[in-house]
Amino acid sequence: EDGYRLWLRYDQVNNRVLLKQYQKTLQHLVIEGNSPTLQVAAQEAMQGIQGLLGKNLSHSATDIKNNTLVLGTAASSEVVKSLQLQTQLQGLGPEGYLLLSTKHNGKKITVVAANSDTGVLYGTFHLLKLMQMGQSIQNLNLSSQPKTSHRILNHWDNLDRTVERGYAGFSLWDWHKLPDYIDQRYLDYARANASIGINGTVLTNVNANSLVLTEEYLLKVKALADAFRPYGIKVYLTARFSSPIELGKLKTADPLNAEVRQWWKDKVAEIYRHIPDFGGFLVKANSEGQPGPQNYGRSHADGANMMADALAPHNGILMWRAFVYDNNVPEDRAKQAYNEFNPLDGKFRENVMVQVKNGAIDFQPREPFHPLFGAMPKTPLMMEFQITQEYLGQGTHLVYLAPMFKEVLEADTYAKGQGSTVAEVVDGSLYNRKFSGMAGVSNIGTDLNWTSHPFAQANWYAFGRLAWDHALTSEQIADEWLRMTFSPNPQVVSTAKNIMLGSYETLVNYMTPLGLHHIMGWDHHYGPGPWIKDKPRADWTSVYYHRATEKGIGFDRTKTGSNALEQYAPHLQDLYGDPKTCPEKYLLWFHHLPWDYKVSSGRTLWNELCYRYSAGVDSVRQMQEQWQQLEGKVDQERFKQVKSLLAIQAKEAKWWRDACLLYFQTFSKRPIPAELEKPEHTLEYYQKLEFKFVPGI
Ligand code: BDP
Repeated sequence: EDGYRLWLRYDQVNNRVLLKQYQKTLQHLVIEGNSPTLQVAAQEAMQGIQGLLGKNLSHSATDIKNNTLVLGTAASSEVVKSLQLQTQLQGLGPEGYLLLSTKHNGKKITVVAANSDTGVLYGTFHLLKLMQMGQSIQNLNLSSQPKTSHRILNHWDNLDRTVERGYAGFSLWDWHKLPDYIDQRYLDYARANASIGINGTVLTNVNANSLVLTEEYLLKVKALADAFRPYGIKVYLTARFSSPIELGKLKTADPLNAEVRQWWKDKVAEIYRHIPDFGGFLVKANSEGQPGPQNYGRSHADGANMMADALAPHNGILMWRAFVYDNNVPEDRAKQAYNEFNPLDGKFRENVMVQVKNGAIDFQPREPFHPLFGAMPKTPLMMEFQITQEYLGQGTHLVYLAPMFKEVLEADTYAKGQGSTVAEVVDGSLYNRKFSGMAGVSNIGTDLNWTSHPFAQANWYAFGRLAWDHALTSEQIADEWLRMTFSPNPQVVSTAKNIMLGSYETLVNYMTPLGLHHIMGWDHHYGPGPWIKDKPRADWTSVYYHRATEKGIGFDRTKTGSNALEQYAPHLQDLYGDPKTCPEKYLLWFHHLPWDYKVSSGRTLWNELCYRYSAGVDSVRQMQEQWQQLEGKVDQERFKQVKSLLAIQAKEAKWWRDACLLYFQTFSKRPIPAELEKPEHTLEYYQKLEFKFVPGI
């Protein structure tokens, strides 16, 4: 067992009663219409049913017998049309679907109906999922449709196949062999994404290379777009702002310059000649050294609108990232994106979405939601989550990210009074936006199991599921994923679910408890580095963020400090502004507090830090014990793999705890409570550890 099949294993159903029910209900397949997408749906149904039920379906274009599965749209299928489903389908939008047990001319049938072929494909995956999960498929009457319109993976893949912050091998895109050679893996990738409703992929790194916009590469991109199209997946590219200079030999990339504007129009038209349904561009500009409109004294809106104007005639969209910080190190980097973007609300073209990271700093293990959510009512804001675990244990730590994604999505911005959640900003419902979206920085690579850690597959899965429906609970998603990926065995599901659901809080405890952030190792971002200082920029150091002194620790973001808090709604300013009411998970994010400050447990802040770090380590040990109980209940290959990785995680949790406590102790000058385990080495030992060849930089 190598994990390659992800959650689409389709092993035969064990439960005999259910197997009988399924076999009886699904005996024939009728699919009218032969678009590439419907062919993919039919193929999936056949393959899935063959695996799950151990039998082949008889397949016909029209002949309805008892126990037939019908897949189609009202446009392509006479049967679907005759069922008078218009009213039900109407509310489901272009990608929604309906699963129905019904009758046609007296014959019992199961129908997957939708308004588009892609909707039919999504519904087919849903039907198969019901069986993978051991649910009844009799008396079906259910529907589903996505809450966000753009559900997009962001690959930080370079053209030389290295992946920035990628920990699962090299890039899937084999540019050298493209366009002539289509790796089966491209299709398996597209299929996996379609199964969770992902409908777009940005192929290239946000730190962009303009080479991908040359004719030679566009032909390769076209080959990928052609491969993905049947699965409902559109291709997007990152566009380097200075491309008119690099490729067009112009003297400037000024977005208000007529020649520059024309260059982008021509380039975009060229792309659409090759790829008529090209999705659009994602742009990182004036951030971490990337070129952008500010180089010419123009605003982010000027830059974004220029590209949006080029894309608009072709129905393309422009995703402009709000992850910006310029060369002047600010007093508080957390404020910068808001300061630059909030005044631009209402100034972007209709086909622009501003893509905002979940928090204001940078994908830290825990951050409060980004204050831009709720602060730009006239602009569609896309959520950007990081699925790849750059700051969360990379390829080796088991951390299930759905609880983190949910924590942010469910946060209340109070932008239009209580109940104005981040999720409603992102899905467009709070301000009635036409476009809405979620982007996830991909954790996929050439590793046999796609994501390196077997449980990291769950984060890809959870991202897709939440982009489709952010109301799903972390538990539901873990349950689905485990049943399909490991086993429906109740002990496996409940034990592994326990491990998954506690893993996020566990990781935060051993890395950055109580609102600490950005205290990781220099550059590679692996392991602890709270002592990092004296680097080219203060906001690339750890001391800038934790601000530990002999008096106390934490970043004062209240009125007495940077006042980043004023970027939030008044209610949150009050709540977070007082350390007594500030949720403790954000305490040191917003406050600088004395070491003897009493937290809610009754402990001093120092002792609480010691307890939290230790609790994190203890929890990883519990995760190990729980996993051990599953020996013999899951396949031996993945059992061993996860076991070895958990051993690394346990070692590294201790490393984080010991290094951070020893370092902070040089300020607090207080003992680690006697009942807690003592650090194994000296601070100097941890400070001297070097990592020369970590992946992903
Ligand atoms: C940071 C990563 C860096 C990315 C940057 C971004 O360390 O590699 O380029 O985010 O999002 O977290 O642009």
